[in-house]
Amino acid sequence: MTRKALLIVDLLNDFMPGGALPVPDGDAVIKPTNKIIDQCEDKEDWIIILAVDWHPEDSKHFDKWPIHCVRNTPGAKFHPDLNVPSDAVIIYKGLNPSEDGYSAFDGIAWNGFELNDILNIFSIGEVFVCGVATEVCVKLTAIDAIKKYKTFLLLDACRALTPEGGRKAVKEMEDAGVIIMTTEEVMKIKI
Ligand code: VGL
Repeated sequence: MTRKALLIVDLLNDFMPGGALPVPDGDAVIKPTNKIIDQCEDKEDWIIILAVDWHPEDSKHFDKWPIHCVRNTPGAKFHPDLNVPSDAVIIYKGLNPSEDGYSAFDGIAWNGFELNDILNIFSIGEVFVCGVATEVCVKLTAIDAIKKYKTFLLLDACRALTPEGGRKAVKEMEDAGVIIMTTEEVMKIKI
């Protein structure tokens, strides 16, 4: 049996409408994401991983972007309606003041493990990526994932900063070998 990871990127208050770096319609992904979390949770062959932007106040990253997701602030917390399982793995990224931390593969868990370490420990063969923003953290995460794992993008559970950026990013991911699916399809076929 192929072991699988659901990898949810940056469903944090600052990326939601009203936040510091809002992704239009970003909160629309909460419903399908909760649905697939509910299906994967407690399945022996799945783990659930959430990537979190967790910047220091003085990050160089803020030369390029509005100040967002400063660690230990409300903007860096999960959307309040997201059902985060108590046994999910949290990956913190952008920890270093000189680091952008776009890809979840650049982050670490609380114990210092990198995402690749965790995927290896759990013998993961397939990674299912969703979240925001499609053309930034989701794309870079999926493009890293495809280097080592069969990788799927859950398109209905992603939102982009701009429609054009989103379309381009999906094409780039597809060209890199990422398989584009929906949460409904995955729940039918894989869970
Ligand atoms: C993101 C811009 C800056 C993202 C993070 O989560 O996609 N975008 N930092």
